[in-house]
Order: sequence, then C-alpha cells, then structure tokens
Amino acid sequence: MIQSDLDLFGPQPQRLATHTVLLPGFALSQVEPLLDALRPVLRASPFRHMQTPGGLPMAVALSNCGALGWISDARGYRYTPVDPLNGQPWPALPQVLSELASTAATAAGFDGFCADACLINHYLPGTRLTLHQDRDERDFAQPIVSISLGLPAIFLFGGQQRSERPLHVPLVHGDVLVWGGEDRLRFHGVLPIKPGSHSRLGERRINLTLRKAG
Ligand code: MD3
Ligand code: FE
Repeated sequence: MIQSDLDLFGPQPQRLATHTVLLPGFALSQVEPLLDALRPVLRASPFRHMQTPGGLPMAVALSNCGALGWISDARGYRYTPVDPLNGQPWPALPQVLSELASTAATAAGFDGFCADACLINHYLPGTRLTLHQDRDERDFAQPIVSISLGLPAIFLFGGQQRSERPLHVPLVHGDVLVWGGEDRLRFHGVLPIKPGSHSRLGERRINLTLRKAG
C-alpha cells in the first residue's frame, strides 16, 4: 500500500507465536479512564512487596483488583478473595478494565474472555521479573491479557522449557499482549527496566495482567 510506512491506520497486530498476539497501542485511547479507575483501587489496596516462599521480598511491588487476587507468602503462591494487608475483599474490577480485556482478547482471536482477577505490577527503574510460568490459575485453557503503562520494558518470551533462549520483545506504554492455547505455559519475564521518565507516569512501569483465575 502507498504510504504504508506512515502507519496512517495505526500499528497492526503482531503475532509472536501461534496463540500470542501483540496489539500495539491498543489501550492508548483508554489510558486516562484506566488511571482514574486505578486510583481508588490503589488507595484501598496499595502496592506492596510480597515475600517469596523463600522469605525474600519480591522486586516487583504489586496489588490486585477483582474477585481474586494473586499473593505470595511463606506458604507459597495462590489466589485469595481477600487482601491480606487489610482483611477486606480486593477492590472490584473496574468496568473499563474488564471491557478492555474482553475486546483485546476478541481482537486476538479469543472470544468470550471474562476476567475475574487483575494483578497490578509496579516496576521502578532497575526492577526485573525473572523467568517463570503462570501456573496458579484453575484453567490453563483460558487466555491472559496484559496491558503495559509507563516506562518501556523488554519482555522475555521463552519456550515451554526454562532452558530455551527467550525472544526479546519491546513493550511500550499502551501496548496490549494476549496469549493462550499452547502458549499459555511459556516461560516469560521482564529485563531490568532502564532508567528514564515517562511523560504521563514518571519513573515507573505499571503492568496490568487480567486472568480468569477461579
Ligand atoms: C506471554 N507479568 O505478572 S505480562 C506476571 O510485564 C507477569 O509484569 C509480566 O509475567 C509483566 O506473571 C509480563 C505479559 C506476559 C505474561 C505471561 C506470558 C506475556 C506472556 C506467558 C506466556 C506468553
Ligand atoms: Fe507471569
């Protein structure tokens, strides 16, 4: 197409693997409503560094919203209906988040996705997430949707074995990644966030991961 490199229709979806789709900028039009919805969530359930089962604090700070939230402590990793910090149910999943997750899943070929859990990860410059699998959800047939906000990150997209060398995928503010099917149990992680300041979010990266956990 003439002028195709001008990207007049916005960047196109990129298939990273059979069942993994990157939707560049998919969340951009909803960033302000998203941030407005996250403010009261994070007032009720603030970011905290959870303990790993080994007893060390996690580098990533996190919170949750939705019927279930992911936690880590001396007893292991699991989903709970209650925030251990305040003994209250996690804040409800804001409609703007559940709708964005559902439309992104549909755009990536997963129809009828209904999230019941949103993990909110907070990265400062230098924070990394080591290679792992997401195995704490009930049904691995359900896809996962992730929304990146703030500072850019290099996402590590590995294989079914930890030993497989991961692909390096740049993720920027507003990008949405959807994966499921045979890609659901791939090893993945995030390289240390490079120092910098994002025009809207400042010196941080926030990642929202929407799942059907229960
Ligand atoms: C592709 N979070 O919270 S989300 C996590 O950016 C987590 O905060 C990362 O991994 C973050 O568990 C990455 C994107 C992601 C996550 C898992 C995947 C992409 C994936 C699993 C397989 C394929
Ligand atoms: Fe993960």
